Amino acid sequence: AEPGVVPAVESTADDITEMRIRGAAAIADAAAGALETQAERSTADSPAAFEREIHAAAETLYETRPTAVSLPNALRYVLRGMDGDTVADLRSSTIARAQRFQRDLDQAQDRLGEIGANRLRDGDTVMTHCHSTDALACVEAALEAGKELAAIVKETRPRKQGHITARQLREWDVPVTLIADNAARRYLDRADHVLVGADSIAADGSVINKIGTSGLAVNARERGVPVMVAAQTIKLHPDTMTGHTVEIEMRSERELLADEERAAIVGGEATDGDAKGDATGSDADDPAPATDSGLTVENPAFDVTPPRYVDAIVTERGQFPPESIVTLMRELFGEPTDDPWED
Ligand code: RUB
Repeated sequence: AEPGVVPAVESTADDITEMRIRGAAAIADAAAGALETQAERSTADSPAAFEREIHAAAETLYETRPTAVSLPNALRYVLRGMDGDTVADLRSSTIARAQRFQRDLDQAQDRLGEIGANRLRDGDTVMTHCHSTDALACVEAALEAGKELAAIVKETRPRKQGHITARQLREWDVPVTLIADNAARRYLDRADHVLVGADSIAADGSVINKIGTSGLAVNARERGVPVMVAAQTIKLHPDTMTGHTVEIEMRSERELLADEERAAIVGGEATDGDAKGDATGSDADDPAPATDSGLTVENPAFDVTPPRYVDAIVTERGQFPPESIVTLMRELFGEPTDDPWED
């Protein structure tokens, strides 16, 4: 734990890392809320100490997951609003700024939903991947406008976020067909739209979203089904304007393969063969997967969909063909600057 960082910030960071809080918008909202809590509870006795602590809190939050740019965008936004010569002023300006961020985030999602709903006609079927609150906002607004929709919901292995999407859609009384990811191409015949969210949008219009999005988009193009990406401008990745690439998070092999399953593939009992200097022989819960078994498991959480497979990026500022998103990025972010918690 960093000195001065309040426990509530550490626990929010842990919730994000462990995916109890997940999805790019929810992560940004939680991060802003955590900075607000840091400002409220800080016991710093000087403005410099207060700022050091806020920067340390931002760094703790920043280091949780690497792909959703809404996280650093949220941190930057809140820190830019921290202003004053006394601890009291710094505290109140940070709190106000964090609250404003959270309000704007909600409003942007509502506005995006209204814009995205225009693409959905009465009687349409959408195919979804993962769970995106921005994508669902489009469905919600279309329902509120009196349109009837149906959904084909991809399970989204390995963590099955499709179940969260299915639950939300059923709450809204939308008929849901849940399918295995592998069935997506077969069911595209029945879909009028592929509707997904994004964790980051790059300057060239590439969409970084849950692993499997790019394959879905390629199949959708082949089947003539338009691909619609719902992404608030907080998902635009400013560093990509200067050629920076977006880091794709790699998650634990245990999301794919339990210890017994690994043992069944490579032989041996659970992780026995790799126990180091353990004479007891009872190490069934040895946390370290075998490294010299010849079996490597890779589990990327996200992939990159090239702009040519995306028909529209829907934001709260309007809808854009992916190739023109860079204009909006320049307008919103200007020249990229260094992060305040990195010095
Ligand atoms: C979530 C995911 C979502 C985006 C957009 O991945 O890929 O499509 O984050 O979500 P994970 P939202 O479950 O690994 O966090 O529109 O809610 O921001």
